[in-house]
Amino acid sequence: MFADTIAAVSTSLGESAIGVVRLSGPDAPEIAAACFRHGRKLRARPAAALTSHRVFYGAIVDADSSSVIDEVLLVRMAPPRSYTREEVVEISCHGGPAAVQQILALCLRLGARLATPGEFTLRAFANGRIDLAQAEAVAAIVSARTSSSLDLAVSELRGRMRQRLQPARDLLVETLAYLDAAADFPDDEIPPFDPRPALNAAQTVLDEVAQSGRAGRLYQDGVRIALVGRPNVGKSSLLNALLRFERAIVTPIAGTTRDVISETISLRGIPATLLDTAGIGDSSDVIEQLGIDRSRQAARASALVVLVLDRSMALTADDARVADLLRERRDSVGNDIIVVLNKSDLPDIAGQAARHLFPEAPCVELSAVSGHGLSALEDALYTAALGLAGEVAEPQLVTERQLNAIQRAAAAVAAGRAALDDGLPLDLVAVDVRDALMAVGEVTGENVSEAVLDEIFRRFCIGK
Ligand SMILES: Nc1nc2c(ncn2[C@@H]2O[C@H](COP(=O)(O)OP(=O)(O)OP(=O)(O)O)[C@@H](O)[C@H]2O)c(=O)[nH]1
Ligand SMILES: [Mg+2]
Repeated sequence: MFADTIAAVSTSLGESAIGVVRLSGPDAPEIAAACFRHGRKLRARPAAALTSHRVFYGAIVDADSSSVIDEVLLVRMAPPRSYTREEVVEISCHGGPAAVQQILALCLRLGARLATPGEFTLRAFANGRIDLAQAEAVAAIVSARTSSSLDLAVSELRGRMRQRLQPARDLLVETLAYLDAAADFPDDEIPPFDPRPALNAAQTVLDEVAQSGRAGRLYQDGVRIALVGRPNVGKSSLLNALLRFERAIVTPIAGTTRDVISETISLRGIPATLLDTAGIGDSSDVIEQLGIDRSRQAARASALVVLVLDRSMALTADDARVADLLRERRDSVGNDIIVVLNKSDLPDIAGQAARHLFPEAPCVELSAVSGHGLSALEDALYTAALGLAGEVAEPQLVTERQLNAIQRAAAAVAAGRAALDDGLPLDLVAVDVRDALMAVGEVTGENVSEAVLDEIFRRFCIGK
């Protein structure tokens, strides 16, 4: 338990319907009682009268100036039934930045200390209410961008990661116990144990979790998709069609889009950032040229590129230039191009020639104007996005740090297996197994070092 009481605004700053100031620590009820006045008559109440888990209506009053700051609802949550397992008080006020900030300032004057980022969650972890994977899931919930990301984050809160890693951990502990015993007491009777099947099974579990983790990252980080093509093929029209609102300006004039426009959609739950780019052509216009440079950058920085072509007229030299550019990129980054033959509402002129540009890439005919074929493109984008993570049945929510630890654990187990196969002494095999266990522990919170903890909690927002 911590000796001091922390306070922070737990809702995002800016205008909103309500704002919440949260206090956690031994003095939370006293601090609240000192500034809370109950009911319409605004009577002071001793801290003891603030019964746990009940909502009190009243106002926050600055006793020095006896001015009312805001009308509020106050809830006290006595331990252990609180977020941090400490005394917690939440004050819900009107969401304007002024009221929230004034209430926070008053709490600080009355003895609370401003919480550092993630400190509430750190306390929940330190007081044993949640494990490390759950603490990180809280950070993910706070920043979840689509409802599927949120679903994943919530199931993580229930400790799914720990559950999935448990079999690997048990196998590794068992193996290590055997290896240590065999090394330390060579003359004693050690029950027969074959570490090979145990390590194989642990490896399978770790590989599966890592694989699901890569898919899970997709739901959190999302995927960047650039719409690229020569001027006037309908890139901006396609962006608008995918967004289902008129975000970008569309005109029959070539060179309408001068800059990169980005918007995020939910691609069956995967956050997808679409980048509409300036048409790539042979332009002498300075602004257009700058826009084209940005288009190239956008294509390079995107995991997926949609090459937009106009099916209703013959391919041009500019189309060929764009295709060359994408080939270059594909050779350095990987193969993830989707060809769109736009304007399918008009007669087909270029369809056949266009398919030859990237014969192996998925090709979708559609009309950005009528919307015909749009869902086929969404299917293709979704499949390609999933393909970036490899084949998986079930995405698993992980942070970059967790994924890295799981991959290190898998690599250490692989090294241990190789050492066994090479007939190396068992104490060398044990080193690898111990490394693997340490890495697994970094995810579930066992053996976790101070530095790792700091890193995790530093990334939280204040008040969470
Ligand atoms: N018939 C038809 N016209 C389309 C379709 N998609 C776009 N257009 C028209 O093509 C013209 C160019 O569309 P934009 O979306 O501005 O093209 P763009 O690729 O963004 O062009 P730049 O920004 O100049 O590179 C506009 O007149 C659109 O209305 C389509 O599917 N069918
Ligand atoms: Mg455009």
